[in-house]
Amino acid sequence: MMPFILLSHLLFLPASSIISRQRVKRKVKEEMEASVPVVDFQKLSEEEELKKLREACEKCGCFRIINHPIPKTLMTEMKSVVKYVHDLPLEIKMRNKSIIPDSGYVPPFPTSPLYEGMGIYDMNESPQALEEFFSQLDLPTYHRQIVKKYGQAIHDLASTVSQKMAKSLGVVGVDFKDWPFILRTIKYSFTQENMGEMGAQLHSDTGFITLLQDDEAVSGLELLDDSGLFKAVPPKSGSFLCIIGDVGHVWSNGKFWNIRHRVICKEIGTRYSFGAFMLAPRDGNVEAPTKLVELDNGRRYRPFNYEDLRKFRISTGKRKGEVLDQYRIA
Ligand SMILES: O=C(O)CCC(=O)C(=O)O
Repeated sequence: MMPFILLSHLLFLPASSIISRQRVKRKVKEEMEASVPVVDFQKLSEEEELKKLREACEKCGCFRIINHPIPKTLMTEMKSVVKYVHDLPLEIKMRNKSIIPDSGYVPPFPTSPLYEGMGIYDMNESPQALEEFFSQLDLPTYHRQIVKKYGQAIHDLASTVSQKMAKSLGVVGVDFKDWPFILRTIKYSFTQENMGEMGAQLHSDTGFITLLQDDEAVSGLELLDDSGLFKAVPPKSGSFLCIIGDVGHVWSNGKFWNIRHRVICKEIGTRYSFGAFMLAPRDGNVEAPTKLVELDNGRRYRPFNYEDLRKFRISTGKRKGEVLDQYRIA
């Protein structure tokens, strides 16, 4: 009876009222979505775009990169490989060992049953790490070629984006290409029973940046904004999402924002996200460059070792950037 009453009620509403209701509905949807700044990679040599990049890093802690050099075909091929490796039997996936904590296979745990991750640590510097990954998973030749090509391409893109971010603060000459990164793939299995459950708990990323090829079809990623509200990240086909991490925050002397984010099950399906997790300088020493410290008239964080940051998070379970409190200079 109820639906009939509502429908008949609607039928007698004046057209203007129906239109305004639709507008309100659209508005609510807009308000729930994060407005993620878009940065055009091709324009990053221009002052204007560099300014936009800096603003995005400082105000939002994330941005989308468009017009980048990674071909759409390679992005699609890599997604197929990611699906393939995650569909392998558990005992094979378990062979993907961690080189640093959590860099290899992370199975679904009772505390995070929807999440599963795999990764290759420092493939750029260590061709052996890549070969081990291939042979551990017994990957077919074609898949190996894709992973190699994609890994190199995303590492190049992540280092160039990092250089541009540094340049936007007036810092040049940092060799981000030398910084270790994890090529990481994540699978979330979302079913009807999981609606509203966490795929990944609220956290900040540990490294300088994460350059993510997030799922175009299955939603779930949310950012925590200044006012304490969670906003959904709308997908953008062919782009990469850049998320600034704890190292990015400290390295920029507190300027770049290490945005907190989470993944939540909102629809049925399998969500895949993967990309480059650019970590910290190779010697592990995390500190703001002298030039920035001089410009800011002071250092905001004591230098520390990246490994200590990772250990703290694993031993305490605190993953929202709390680790940085102990290094903050009052
Ligand atoms: O799956 C996603 O889209 C986000 C992944 C994520 O939050 C992370 O790996 O830090």
